[in-house]
Formats: sequence, C-alpha cells, structure tokens
Amino acid sequence: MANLQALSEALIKGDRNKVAELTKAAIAEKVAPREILENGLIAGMNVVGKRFKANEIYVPEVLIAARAMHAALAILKPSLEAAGVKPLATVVLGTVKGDLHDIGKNLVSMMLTGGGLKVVDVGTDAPPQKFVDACKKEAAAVCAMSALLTTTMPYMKDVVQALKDSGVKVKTIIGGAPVTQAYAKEIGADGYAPDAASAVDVVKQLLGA
Ligand code: B1M
Repeated sequence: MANLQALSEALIKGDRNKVAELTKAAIAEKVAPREILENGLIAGMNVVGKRFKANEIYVPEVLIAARAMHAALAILKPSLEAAGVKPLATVVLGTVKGDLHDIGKNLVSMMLTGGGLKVVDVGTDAPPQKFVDACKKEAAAVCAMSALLTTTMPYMKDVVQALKDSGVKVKTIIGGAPVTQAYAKEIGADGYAPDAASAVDVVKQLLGA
C-alpha cells in the first residue's frame, strides 16, 4: 500500500532518497498523481512552511525539504501531465532591477511550487519590462517581486506601474527584508508577505483559492 503519510514525513525531514523512492512506489501502485501531489508532497511542504514561519526550523532545513520536493516533482511530472493535472495558476517571480539577492526569492519559488503553483522565474536584476513581458507571455495570474536593498525597493513601484500601463491583468505581491505592508499599500501592490511560507497564503488569497 502506498504510504502518503510516510511520503509527507520524508519530505519534512528532507530525505530526498526516501521521497523519491516513496513517490515511485506510489506511482507504481497507481495512486492518482493528484493524490500523491496533494496528500503527500504539498501536505509535507505545508508543514515545512508552518514550522519555518514559527521559527521551529530555518533556511537550511527548508532548502533541503525543497530539494526533496523538486526530486519528487521531476519523477511525478510525466504522470501529472498524463493525468491533466494543472497548476493552480502561474506566478511570475523575480528580484527587481539593481538587486542580485536571490536566496529569499528562490525560497519563495520553492514554497509556491510546493503549494501547487507554476513559477516562472525572471531571475535577479530584472527590469520592469521583463516582468511585464513574462506576465504577458505566460498569462500569469500573479506577479511577485523580491527586493533586499532599500535602494532597489523603489523599482517595485515601477513594476506595478509598468504592469498597469501595459494593461496586463495580474495581481501583484511584494516581499523582502526591507519591504513592509505599508510600503505595499503605498505603491499599490495587491499583497505583501513577510516570508516565503506566507507568500503561498497571500498568493492563494489573491487568487481566491
Ligand atoms: Co547583501 N545586503 N549586498 N549580499 N546581503 C544585505 C541585504 C544587507 C542587509 C547586509 C547589511 O548591510 N547588513 C545590506 C542591505 C542594506 C539595505 O539596503 N538596507 C546588503 C548590501 C548593502 C549589499 C551590497 C550593496 C554590498 C556591497 O556590495 N557593498 C551588495 C548589493 C549587490 C546587489 O544586489 N546589487 C550585496 C551583495 C550580496 C551578496 C552577492 C554577497 C550576497 C547575495 C547572494 C545571493 O543572494 N545569491 C548577499 C547576502 C547573502 C546578504 C545577506 C547577508 C543575506 C541575505 C539573504 O539571503 N538572507 C543580507 C544580510 C542579512 O539579511 N542578514 C544582505 C536569507 C534569505 C532567506 O532572506 O532574502 O530576506 P531574505 O528572504 C526572506 C524574506 O525577506 C522573504 O522571504 C524570505 C524567507 O522567508 N522574502 C519574500 C524575500 N523575497 C520575498 C518575496 C515575496 C515574499 C517574501 O513575495 C514576492
């Protein structure tokens, strides 16, 4: 019998080999790919997110769990595609112009992927037009921006404005060490999240999911 509880637990521990083995076993036992994803992998990642938010675990543990999640997703991808399981929505994510910090952004990416979203990463030092072009091309529902420098934060406002000017209909969310809820309000962003786990909650709220 496929053990999705054990799969969740292995993911929480970041045991990549065990996660890969249990994912393969569940596929071999013909467990529905959506069930493996939701009740095994996403369920485990939700626990990781909660513990990270509560400061019970830290960045290295999250990165290790995320690495295990990626290994499982690579194994599960063909079955998910064959079963027509679609991601909840597409999120375009990047670190804004002038800013090279990407550790937080990558954590956000992993958490969003773990939350069942498709992430299109435009990288670091991304000018406003790069966000706009990616949102158009990918028909994104959400545009997510990260900034770690007080000097680059203002580019978030430029992205919000460029999206409005382009007529692309996307929700926006911002985050990063110097960013606040008040700043999000000031620049007209739809959401703000203080950490990667909360970013999943905020994106889902913005999507009404
Ligand atoms: Co830089 N750096 N850095 N740096 N760096 C900081 C940010 C700084 C606070 C250090 C300091 O002076 N105490 C300072 C900023 C000061 C300020 O503006 N207020 C600083 C500076 C000044 C600089 C340079 C200008 C230094 C120089 O060259 N003179 C330079 C700028 C380069 C550039 O970007 N143009 C620079 C360079 C670098 C490195 C390249 C060496 C390296 C980055 C490597 C990389 O990212 N690949 C680096 C690092 C590592 C840091 C510190 C030490 C760590 C940042 C980090 O990764 N934290 C940082 C000091 C510190 O924070 N202790 C510092 C871990 C990460 C998980 O946290 O990114 O905050 P964080 O992400 C969190 C949340 O913020 C949130 O979720 C994440 C996890 O929960 N979050 C979001 C992030 N994005 C989000 C998006 C969301 C939602 C939540 O929605 C979309």
